Amino acid sequence: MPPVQRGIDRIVDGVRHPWVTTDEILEAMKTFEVRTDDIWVITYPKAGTTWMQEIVSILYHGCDIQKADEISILKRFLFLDQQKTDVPPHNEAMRMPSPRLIKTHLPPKHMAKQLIIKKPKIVYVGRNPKDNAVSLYNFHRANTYLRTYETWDEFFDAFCADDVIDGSWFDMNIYWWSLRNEENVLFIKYEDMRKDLASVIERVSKFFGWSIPDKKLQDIVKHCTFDSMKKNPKTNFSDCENIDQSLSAFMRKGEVGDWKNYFTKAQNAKFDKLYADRMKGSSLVFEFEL
Ligand code: PPS
Repeated sequence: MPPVQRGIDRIVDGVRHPWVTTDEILEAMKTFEVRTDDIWVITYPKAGTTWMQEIVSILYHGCDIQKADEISILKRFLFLDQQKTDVPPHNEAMRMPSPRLIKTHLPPKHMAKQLIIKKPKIVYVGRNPKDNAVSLYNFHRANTYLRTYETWDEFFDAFCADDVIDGSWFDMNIYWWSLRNEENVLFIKYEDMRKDLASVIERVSKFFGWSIPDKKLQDIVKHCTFDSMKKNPKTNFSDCENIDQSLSAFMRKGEVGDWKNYFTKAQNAKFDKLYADRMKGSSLVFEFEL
């Protein structure tokens, strides 16, 4: 096999971005027209975006699972960070009928400026940073748009230094936690989805003011399990040309606690100290095992 052509990332205003998140995209966020009826799913990468997108799109289609799954998850939401931009304004986004479904991992510093003023409905998903880091490390192996890391150790150091794509896990999660009581923001934890998916689906539905017909809830839960989404070609990214799943599956493990297979004792001690330090003053708490 010829060597994979890997993308080169770069630092913009102190945040590392992959080459696909171009300067034009970041520039366009200053004037990107947010609509009040937009539906946004915002996450730090690998925190459970696809899982939440599947739930939101099923609820959006009146709990019609088949209707939601007519097209790939890759096409159901506009991925703001990678869309093909001409110069701003974003033509693709402008052409989309309302309500638009939008996903993004952009950090607070580079987020669409109008988001705070227009206040569309936003579901934010946060995941404990140890599992989040392990998932992102493995995604770098599979995603040919991203650079590779020689070793987990190299990635771990970069993650601790906020020097990975989309910037600091801490900045992103603390920022969105600080907005959790805004009427238009729903903050969901990946670990809660693992513990009780049905309750999370009900919370999301209530947040949007939608309802779930009798008996549908269990169908949606079943459809959104890890095993079911891994098998489903509409959600497992098998149609994503830049992801080589022979290197690492997109639906990789879907667990809480896999970090224990990666973190050395020393890394764990270093991270616990960093975590205690950086989370000081925030009431945000994550679970690292279930
Ligand atoms: S991306 O590329 O940022 O959009 O990736 P994202 O979807 O945020 O995160 C991928 C991780 O989420 C896991 N996942 C799930 N876990 C449990 N149940 C379900 N249904 C599910 N769907 C996706 C996926 O396996 C990735 O986590 P890891 O730990 O790598 O397995």
